[in-house]
Amino acid sequence: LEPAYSFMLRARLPSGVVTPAQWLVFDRIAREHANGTLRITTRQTFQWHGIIKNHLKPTMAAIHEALATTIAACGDVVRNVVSTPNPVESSAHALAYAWATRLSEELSPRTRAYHEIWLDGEPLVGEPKDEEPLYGRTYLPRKFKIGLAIPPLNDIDVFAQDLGLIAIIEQGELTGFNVAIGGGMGATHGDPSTYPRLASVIGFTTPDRLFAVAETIVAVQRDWGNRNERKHARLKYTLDHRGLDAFKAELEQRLGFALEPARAYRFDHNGDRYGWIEGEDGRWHLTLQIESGRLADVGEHRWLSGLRELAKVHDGDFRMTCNQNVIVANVAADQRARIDAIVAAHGLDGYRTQSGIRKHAIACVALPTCGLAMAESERYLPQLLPRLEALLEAHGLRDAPILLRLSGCPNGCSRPYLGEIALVGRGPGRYDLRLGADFRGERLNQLYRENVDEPSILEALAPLFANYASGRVDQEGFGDFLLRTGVISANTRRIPAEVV
Ligand code: SRM
Ligand code: SF4
Repeated sequence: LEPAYSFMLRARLPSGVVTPAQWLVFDRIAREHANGTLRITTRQTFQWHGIIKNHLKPTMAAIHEALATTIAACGDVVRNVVSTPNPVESSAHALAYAWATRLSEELSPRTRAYHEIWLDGEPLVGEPKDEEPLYGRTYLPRKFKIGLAIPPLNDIDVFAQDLGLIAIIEQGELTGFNVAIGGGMGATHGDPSTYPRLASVIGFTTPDRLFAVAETIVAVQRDWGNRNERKHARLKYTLDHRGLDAFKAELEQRLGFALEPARAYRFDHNGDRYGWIEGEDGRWHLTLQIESGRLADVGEHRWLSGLRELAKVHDGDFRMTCNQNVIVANVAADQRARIDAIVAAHGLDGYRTQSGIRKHAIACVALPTCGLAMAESERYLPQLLPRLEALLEAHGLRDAPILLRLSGCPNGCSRPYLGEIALVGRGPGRYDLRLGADFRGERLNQLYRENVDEPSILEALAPLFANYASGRVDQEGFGDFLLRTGVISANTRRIPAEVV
C-alpha cells in the first residue's frame, strides 16, 4: 500500500487550438481519469486535476492519441507558445498564428525519453539519440514563456512574457514583429529582490528572421541566466542584472545583424471580447465567458456537457483564451442558431447579461490542488464577485469593465500585477490588495493595502468606486482613473513611451 497521491496534467496546445475530436477525448479523460472537470488555464490550455497514479499512463496515452502532448507544458524549457486566440479573423492573423505554432514546435525539447517512459516507446539505453541542440544537457535555468499578440488586442498580456511578440500589420500585411523581452509576474512576499516586470521592447524583426531571433534570445538566457539562485533565474532578472543593452548587444552579435527600430503599435485593451464576431472569410466565432476556466456541470450551468454537445456537432474548432475562456470558432453563418441553442440549453450564455467586473475576472487554481497556495482563489471568486457587484451597482457601475485578478500566492498565475484590482494571497482569508494597472496590459498595479481580510478590502474599495462613478472622464478605465487622481502614483516599470 502507498499513499493515494493524485496528480495534475497539463496539455501543450499551441495557441490554444483544439479540434472537436480532440475535445471529445479531453472530455472523456476528465470523466474517466480525472476529477470530472476540465480546467482552461491562463495560457490557453487544459489541465486535468485529481489523476491517481495508476491512471497517469493511460491518460498520457489518450492525450497522445488525440495528437496532443504534455511535453514542455511544464519544466525549464520554452513553454506552450500562446497567441491571440482568434487567428482566423484575417489572413494576417492566420499568418501570425502559423508563426506561433512554428515557434512552439521548433523550440520544444527533442527528448524521446518521454515516449519511452509514458508511451511504451523503444528503450533509449545505449543509444545517443537524445540530442538537444538548443537545451543541451542542462536545459534552461528556468521556464521560458513566449506569447504573440496582434494589436489592438493585448488579449494574451504580451508584456507578461519572457519573449513577447507584437505583430505589426501594415496595409493588411504582416510585416513583422516588435520584440519585447523580460516580462514575468512571479515574486516572493517580503523579498524585494523578486518582482513582477513588464517586458521591454528592444526592436523589430521581419518574419523571415523571427525564428533566429527567438532561438538566440533563448540561447543567451540559457547561457547567461542565473543557475545558482532559482528565484533569480528568469530572463527578467538576467536583464536587470546584466543590463538590457548588454543583453541586446550579445543577441545581435550572435545573430550577426541588428534588430530594426521598433515600429508603432497601439493596444486598445486586454481581456476578451464576448459574443459573436465575423471573420474576414465570413465565418463566425463565439466567445463564451467561463468562471475561472473551470468546465464542470454545476446546477444550471452545465459547461462540461454543453461543450461536449457542441463538440459533437461543431465542424470548426475551439480556441482557448489566455483569460480562461473558450471561443467556438469557424462557424458557418447557417450553423449559428444551432450553436446558440446548445449554449442556451446548457446555461452557457451568461456573457450576455454578466456585470463588467464578472466578465473580466480571472482567478488562479490555488486550493485545494495547488501546493503553493497561501489563500483561496478560484473557490473564493464566486463569493467575492457578488459583494463587489453590489458595491459597483450602488454607484451605477454594473457594466464598468474592470479587470479583477485573484491569485492564491505571489507567483501570479492569474497575472494579478496587471489587474486594475488584484488580490494576491497572503494566508487564509488574507490578501494584498493591489490597484491601478491599465486595461491594456501596459502598466503594473501597485500595493494599496497589505495583508487584509475581505471586510477591509470592501471598505477600501467602496469610496474609490464612489469617486470613480462621479469623477471618471469619458470611457476612462478604473486603473487610469486611480492614477490620474493620485490614488496610486506613476509606475516606474513602464513600456518605453516612444514606441507606444
Ligand atoms: Fe503558474 C507554478 C498553475 C500560469 C507563474 N502554476 C504553478 C503550479 C504548477 C504550482 C506548482 O509549481 O506546484 C500551479 C498548479 C496549480 C494547480 O493546482 O493546477 C500553477 N499557472 C497555473 C495555471 C493553471 C493558473 C490558472 O489558474 O490558469 C496556469 C497554467 C498555465 C499553462 O497552461 O501553462 C499558470 N503561472 C502562470 C502564469 C501566467 C502566464 O504565464 O501568463 C504565471 C505568471 C507569469 C510568469 O511565469 O512569470 C505563472 N506558476 C508561476 C510561478 C512563478 C514563476 C516565477 O517566475 O516566479 C510558479 C512557481 C514556480 O515556477 O516555481 C507557478
Ligand atoms: Fe498556485 Fe500561486 Fe499559481 Fe495560484 S498563483 S495557482 S496559488 S502557484
